[in-house]
Amino acid sequence: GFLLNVISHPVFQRGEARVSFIETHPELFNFRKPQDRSTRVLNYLADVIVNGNPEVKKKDDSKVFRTPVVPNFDIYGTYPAGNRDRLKELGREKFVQWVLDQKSILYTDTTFRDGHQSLLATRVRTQDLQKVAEGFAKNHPELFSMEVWGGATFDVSMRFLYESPWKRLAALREAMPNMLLQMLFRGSNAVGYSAYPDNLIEKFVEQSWETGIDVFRIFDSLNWVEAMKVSMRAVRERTDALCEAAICYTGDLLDPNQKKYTLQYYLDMARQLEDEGAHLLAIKDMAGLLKPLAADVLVRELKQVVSIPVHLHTHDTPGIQAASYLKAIDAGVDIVDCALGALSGLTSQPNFNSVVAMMQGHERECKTDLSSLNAYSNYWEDVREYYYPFESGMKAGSAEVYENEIPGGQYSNLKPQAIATGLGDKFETLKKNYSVANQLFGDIVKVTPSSKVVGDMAIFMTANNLTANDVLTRGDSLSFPESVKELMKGILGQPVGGFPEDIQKVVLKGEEPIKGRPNEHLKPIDFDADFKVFQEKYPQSDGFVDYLSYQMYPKVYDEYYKANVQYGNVSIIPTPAFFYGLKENEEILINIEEGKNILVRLLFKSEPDEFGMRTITFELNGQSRQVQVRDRA
Ligand code: BTN
Ligand code: 3PY
Ligand code: ZN
Repeated sequence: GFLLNVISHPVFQRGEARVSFIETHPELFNFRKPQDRSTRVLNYLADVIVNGNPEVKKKDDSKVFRTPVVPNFDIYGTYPAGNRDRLKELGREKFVQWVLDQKSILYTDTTFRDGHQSLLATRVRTQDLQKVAEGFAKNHPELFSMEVWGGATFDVSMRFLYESPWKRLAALREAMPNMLLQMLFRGSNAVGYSAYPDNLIEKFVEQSWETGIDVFRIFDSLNWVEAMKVSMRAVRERTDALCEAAICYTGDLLDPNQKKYTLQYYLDMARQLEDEGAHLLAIKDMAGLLKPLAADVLVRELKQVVSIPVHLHTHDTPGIQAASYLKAIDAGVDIVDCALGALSGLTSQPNFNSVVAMMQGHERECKTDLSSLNAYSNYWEDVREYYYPFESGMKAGSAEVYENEIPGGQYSNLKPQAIATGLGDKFETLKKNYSVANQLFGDIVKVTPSSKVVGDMAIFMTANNLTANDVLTRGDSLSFPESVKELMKGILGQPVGGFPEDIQKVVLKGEEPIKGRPNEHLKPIDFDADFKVFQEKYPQSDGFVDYLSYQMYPKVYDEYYKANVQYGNVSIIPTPAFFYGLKENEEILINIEEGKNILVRLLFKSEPDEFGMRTITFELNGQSRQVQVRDRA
């Protein structure tokens, strides 16, 4: 096996193998002969049956799942024209004008991205999206767009689901050819947590567009316009997609004590973004802090100072964000973000179905088939059950968010993070410290990745029983989290007014912060050479798209790749089996490739033998098949 692998390796064949060749090419150690798809699927299932899915911490064996019902649609019918057709027909400038001319409110459906990111720790799998994608596109072409990609979905799909984010996007593109597909893009952080070279940002934008993105919502986690320019320009100059630039909303603009995040601050930023060539302006209210009366003022004033459409995004964490939508709609907002009922509310977006009902009889009502939306919500209600281990446990909205300002996407993550770091019973303190940490940093915008740094600092302070004063006076003897050092160093860019000098000094311990854009300090990537190296290391990759995934998340990609080599494409396994395996005699149908299904039944699992190996006996299309798995318990 091994020698054969060596001599058949492309690097060896080209005579380029060096001493480090063996160490740097772990694939040489794959001696097993290539296995067919069904065998690899059985290997995966056998492992989950014996050892469980590592992501499922508490399995409930009494759980019985309902079968989600996909609402009817015309399988053979053509797709009704949607806004993607309109964009293609009119071009970007005229399309934007069309949006402005619409009297009725337009909707973006976030169910496929932010909805599950904010309620189910981003765990929804491609197949559960794909099942309703075609029907939804055929039944709801009136929507402005579908948010389907970006944000945390990119790394979570590889990290925890062993799925390719690019294949997901391509599949949704195919299923929804008439709809605008939208993504969330973290400016100079792309879909990651730190700064990347400018030419990587540009390539990423280009590839995302080629794979299917029509609308790029771009933000910077410190509202630093300078950091948004490269990606905004890339969208404008390298694609035909729409560039939607976001102002992140924080604080309370109606608070008379608000000195930093004032109405004027937002208006100035909006003007700058329009000057930079944004086709659309987003108000990104990631924590749900935009109260109804503030929404009225903000939207009204923005509509005065910019001439591009305004798109409002919020999270319903405090429970009153539908009221903000109504106020914003009355004030002239063009588009609002909603999630289908069953994946809405709490830390997710306001309830799409109910917002549609709220708008009945309003002069800006957008005709939308509510009973159809309800059928889709019912689908998601049943699918949501599959993901029960990833529920946050939050049961009601909370006005506490006005104090801690924790973004929706992070809120549901912070509790498990607290438990994992042994702070489960100090969650109240942790939430308080989140706001103390924010003040220490000078009251910054908190959204990925800056929100993660504030969270890390809050955990650090809680774990070590530190007050703000302790941090500032005893900081010399404290070793701060790496992310906090990076923030103070300027790796995530500059907040308005800079960071307070006292905390910066204490954290950096004499080191100088960088000036200017962090990306400027990064060497541009030599794509030709670097991609070749990647292909040699990962011969079974999907090519350039995977190379981009690797550039964003090298370690995550490496593990994703190994899982794919071992188990093949696990995204085809039905979700309950993927997370919980099979019960004895349970039978599932797996669509292994276009037009080819296999029927898998679990017959029995043996006790471990003297080497700790169990034998799992399946029935595959009626034939008995056995798989050996090590019991790691
Ligand atoms: C957000 O912060 O709004 C987006 C959610 C992304 C959460 C990830 S999960 C691991 C890491 N820890 C955090 O506190 N945030 C990120
Ligand atoms: C993300 O960047 O993932 C977000 O959803 C920020 O709100
Ligand atoms: Zn959001």
